Amino acid sequence: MGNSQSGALSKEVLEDLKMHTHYTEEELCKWYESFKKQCPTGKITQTEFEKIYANFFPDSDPKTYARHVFRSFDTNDDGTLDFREYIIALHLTSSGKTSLKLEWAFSLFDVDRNGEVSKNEVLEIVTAIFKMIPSQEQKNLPEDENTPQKRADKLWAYFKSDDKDKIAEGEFIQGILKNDDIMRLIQYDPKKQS
Ligand SMILES: [Ca+2]
Ligand SMILES: [Ca+2]
Repeated sequence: MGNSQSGALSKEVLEDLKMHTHYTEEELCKWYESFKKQCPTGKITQTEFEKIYANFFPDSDPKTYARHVFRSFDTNDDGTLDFREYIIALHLTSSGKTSLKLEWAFSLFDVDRNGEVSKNEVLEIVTAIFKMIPSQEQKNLPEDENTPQKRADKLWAYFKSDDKDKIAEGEFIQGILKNDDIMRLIQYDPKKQS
């Protein structure tokens, strides 16, 4: 019985995705079709994922960032992204809702998944983001943002208004929502082609 479903999207995954995203059954089934076409095994490996990023960022080194993004999407930690994880990723990152994006950003920064972000984790992710900035563009960055360490220090100084050495999820999301400068530092938007 179970085997007859191997080619199609299982009812269970479908219901789960309908509940956790705003996508319709029709959309999900259509994406599943193209997902299976692109990815006959039904799973995206880390190497494949890194290649996708490399195509988007030909002038810089997105490999480390891609590795962290992959980790944040691979919620069952099996080293691959299945259709469910892929759709949840799409939902989190393409949603117009900033709070949803920031929830995801928190999971990206929380490298060891212990529910808090430490100073080392900030530096690790900021370094990965920095590597995605083409070197020509790096030269034009403001003085206090032109190295990963300076960017991490700036972020950390913003959050660390008390003695704690960890940032909790709520604090992270609320803090970034209130400050566009900080919002800019936790991501890299390539310049739009003109
Ligand atoms: Ca997985
Ligand atoms: Ca952590």
